[in-house]
Amino acid sequence: MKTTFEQQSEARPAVLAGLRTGGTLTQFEKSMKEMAALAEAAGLSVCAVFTQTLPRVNTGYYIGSGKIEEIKAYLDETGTDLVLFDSQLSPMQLRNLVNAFGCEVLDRTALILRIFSDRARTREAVLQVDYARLSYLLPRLAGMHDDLGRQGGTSGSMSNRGSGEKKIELDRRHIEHRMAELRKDLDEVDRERQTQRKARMSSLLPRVSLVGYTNAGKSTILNGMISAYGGDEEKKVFEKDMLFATLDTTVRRISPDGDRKPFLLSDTVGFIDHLPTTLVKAFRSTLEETKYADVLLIVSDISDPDYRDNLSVTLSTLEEIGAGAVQRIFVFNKADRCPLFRSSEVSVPGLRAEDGRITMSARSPEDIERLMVLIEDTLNAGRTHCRLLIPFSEGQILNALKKGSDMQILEYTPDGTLVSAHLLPEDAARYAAYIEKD
Ligand SMILES: Nc1nc2c(ncn2[C@@H]2O[C@H](COP(=O)(O)OP(=O)(O)OP(=O)(O)O)[C@@H](O)[C@H]2O)c(=O)[nH]1
Ligand SMILES: [Mg+2]
Repeated sequence: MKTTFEQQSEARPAVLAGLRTGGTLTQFEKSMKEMAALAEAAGLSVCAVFTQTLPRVNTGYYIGSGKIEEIKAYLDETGTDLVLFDSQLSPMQLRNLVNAFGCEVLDRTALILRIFSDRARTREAVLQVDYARLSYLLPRLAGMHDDLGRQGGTSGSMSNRGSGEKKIELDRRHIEHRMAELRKDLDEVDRERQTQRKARMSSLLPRVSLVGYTNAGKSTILNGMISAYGGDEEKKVFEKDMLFATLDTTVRRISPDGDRKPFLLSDTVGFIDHLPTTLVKAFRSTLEETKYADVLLIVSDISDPDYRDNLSVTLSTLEEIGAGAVQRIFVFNKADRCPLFRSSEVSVPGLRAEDGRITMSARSPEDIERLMVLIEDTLNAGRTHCRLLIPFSEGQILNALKKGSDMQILEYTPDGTLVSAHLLPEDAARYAAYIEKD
C-alpha cells in the first residue's frame, strides 16, 4: 500500500516504510503514526508511506523485493533521498537496503538517536547520547565499509579488501577507545549525581517525580506548579507539542504558601514504545532517579486514543528500572479535550487500588491546585506526627527539620527546643533519640 502527502514547509522529505508481520492492525497503525511523529521531531517530513504485510520478515532485506522496486521507483521519480523504517533493522538489512536504494536509510533506533543527539544539552545527556550512538554504530561498521571498498575500484581485488578491513579495524578500535573514554566520563557524572542525590535526600524535602509517555504534558505540569507556587518564571522548562521535547532532568523546589510543606518536583525524559535498548542503557542513571522518589506522578495524555497502551509501556518501563514499588498518583491529563473521560473506567494491568488518581488539565490553575492537594495528602499519608526535643547544641538538626518538613517550634525549654513535625519513617528513625514518647 502507498500513501503520499502534500509536502510540508522546508523539512527534508523522507519515505516511510513499514512491515506488518503479526500483531493487530491498530498496533501497526499506532507504530507507523508514532514513527511519522518521530520523523517530524527530527526535522523531517514524511512524503510517502509504503506498507507491506508478510508472514515473516525478509532476513536479507527486511521487506520483499517487489516493495523495494516500488520504493526505488518512487525515490527516482521524486528525487527523495531518505528512507525510514519503522523497526530496528539488522546490520545486514541496513547495508543491503542502503545498496538497493542508493540513499540514506534510518531505522527507528537511528531516528530516535538522531533526535536525542540534536536535543541533548547538558553534559550528562550529551555523553549518554554519544555512548548510545557509538554502540549502535559499532556492529554496523563492516557494512558501511563494504560499500566504501566497492566504490574504491576493482571490486573483490585482494588489495582492496585488505585495505577495507584494515580501515574497519582502525575505526573499530577508535570507536571502542572513545566509548571507554565516555564510560569513564559517565561514571564521573554518575558519582556527581549520587552526591547531589544524597544532598537532596538529607535535605528532608519530599521528592515528587513526573514520569510518563513522551508528550503527555509533564513539563507543562512542572511549569504550572512553578507559575502557581515557585514564582520565578525563569525556572520554567521547555514544553512543546513534539516527541522528546525534554531530555534532561530538571529538579525544582515547589513552595506552596502558608503552612504547607515544600517539596522537590522533577521532570525528565519521556518513555516511548520500543525505546532502543542502547538508549535505555545509556539513560539508565537518569531514569533510575525516579526510584528514589517519594511519589511518582504518572502522566497520561487521555486525548490520545492510544493512551492505554502508552500507560502500559510506562508502567513496564518503571518496573524495569526498579521504580515499581514507589507510591503513585495517576494523572489523566489534557482532560479539557475529553470532557466525557471517566478515570474509574481505566483498566491497565498494573493499576493498583491504593494508587491516587486525578483527571485534569495542566493548563488550568484550579487543576494544578487540586493536584497539589492530592500530592500533599499522599506525602502526608506516609508520615507520622512527632514531638522532638532538640538540644541547643544540635542547631543543624533544627535547620534540617525546618527546611524539609512542616516543623513548628512549640517551646524553648532548659534542655533544648521542643518542636512538632510530620516525619517520614526514615527521618523518624534517624531522629529517634530526640523524639518525645507520649
Ligand atoms: N490541551 C491541552 N494541552 C496540553 C495539556 N498539557 C500539555 N499540553 C500540551 O501538550 C504538548 C506537550 O506537552 P509537554 O509538557 O511538552 O509534554 P512532556 O510530557 O513534557 O513531553 P516530552 O518532554 O516530549 O516527553 C504541549 O504542546 C503542551 O502545551 C493539557 O492539559 N491540555
Ligand atoms: Mg517535557
